[in-house]
Amino acid sequence: LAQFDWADPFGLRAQLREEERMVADSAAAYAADKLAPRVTDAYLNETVAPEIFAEMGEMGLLGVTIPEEYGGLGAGYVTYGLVTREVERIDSGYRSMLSVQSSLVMYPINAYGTEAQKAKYLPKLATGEWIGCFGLTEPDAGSDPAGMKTVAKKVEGGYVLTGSKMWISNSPIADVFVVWAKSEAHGGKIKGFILEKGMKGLSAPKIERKLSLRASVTGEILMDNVEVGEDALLPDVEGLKGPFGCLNRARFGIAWGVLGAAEDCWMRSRRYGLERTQFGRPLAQTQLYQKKLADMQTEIALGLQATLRVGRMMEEGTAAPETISLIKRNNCGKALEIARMARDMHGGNGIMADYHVIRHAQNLETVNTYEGTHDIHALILGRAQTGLQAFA
Ligand code: TGC
Ligand code: FAD
Repeated sequence: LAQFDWADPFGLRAQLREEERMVADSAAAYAADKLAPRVTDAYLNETVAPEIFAEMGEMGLLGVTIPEEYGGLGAGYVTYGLVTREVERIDSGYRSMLSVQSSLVMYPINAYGTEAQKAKYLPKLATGEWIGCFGLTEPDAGSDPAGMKTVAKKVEGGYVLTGSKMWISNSPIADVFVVWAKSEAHGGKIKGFILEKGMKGLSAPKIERKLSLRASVTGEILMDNVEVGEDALLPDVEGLKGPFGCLNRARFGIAWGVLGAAEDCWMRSRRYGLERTQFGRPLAQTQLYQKKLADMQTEIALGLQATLRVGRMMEEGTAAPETISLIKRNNCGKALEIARMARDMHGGNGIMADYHVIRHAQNLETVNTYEGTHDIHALILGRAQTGLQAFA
């Protein structure tokens, strides 16, 4: 009879390549040794920790899919996903720091930038010496980024940018800002620009009092006539497909990442149920507790298998954006349900920082919203199967 591995029912690990397992294991060791010991204080105190970028860079975790000549790892999308899963097993905020740097800053520079832009920015972003952020969302343009008001006016030798971006991960500590604006010189089409800390008219105030994703700093980007040279323009893309090309990669990483957070909640709930006795027996010996553990196990195993499949499709170049919407939506929704269930299974202890599950649940509220809300991805999938668009 075949043996059932309850922790890995579909044998995910056996489906990975040797190099993928090695990178995943080293990311897991880094996350357990360096991130796990500081996460509770970081969350409670909203600690801003820019040094984490240098640590991740040293471990080769930034720009996993970026070519080695620019300081990346030159690996495939499954490797990237395995890294986000290990980091988010500790905290979604730490994964946010990593995925913005990799998918939303390094990716567009590599995919849409000039040789000079790649040579200037990518190696320092890969080591974590420079921190990047990605400005798409605005106060009045979230789910509908086409409604953005930020504009780039053409001037002699460059552009002048005016506008404001909202909810930007890493912005208060960023050195490099990839910002999307409507460019007058390009018929009002959306273009990407690389801005740098210290430019006149550029500021990035922190958004205070968040009750979710507190280990990752979030801010605004305010641009008051910021003048940049022609060399700040990302030349090789135009329109919303520029930022969406980046979001496809980041959403894929999130789909893996949230399953790491869900796995942490599942493992903690199992351990807790085995250790805690009520009514003369372990909680884990009750039918309801076991049903919850079975639901967690099932959703995580199915999610991981689907997400591995999408990773292979991305590596073959056959993953459509809608395929990525499907796993981003489902995995975030399921991970959030699992984290809330884990909170419940821990009883009163479940509200305490030391038991970690409420922190995951609070974080996953954000992850279910950013990079396209749960409902927006439903509308993307609904449009694909009906041919009718229900956004507006
Ligand atoms: P629509 O008409 O559908 O498309 C406009 C143009 O964009 C192209 N496109 C895509 N290209 C590549 N990949 C995708 N996923 C694409 N989706 C659309 C499309 O082909 C078209 O191109 P063209 O050449 O014909 O012009 O656009 P729409 O305005 O109707 O948009 C609809 C909608 C709702 C799908 C879209 O706007 C959407 O996805 N909204 C969600 C916004 C979002 O995800 N924002 C994320 C901000 S960044 C962030 O949250 C980072 S958090 C990271 C962290 O901290 O970890
Ligand atoms: P809204 O678009 O106003 O949506 C509010 C509600 O209305 C949601 O439930 C939504 O599903 C629903 N809704 C909207 N439109 C429709 C419709 N047509 N039909 C039905 N329901 C609809 N952005 C960046 O650019 N860069 C970042 O680094 C970044 N980091 C973030 C970090 C954090 C902590 C957070 C919270 C957000 C971040 N974001 C970032 C922004 C994020 O992508 C947006 O919050 C998200 O896209 C939703 O936009 P919104 O908040 O304006 O909500």
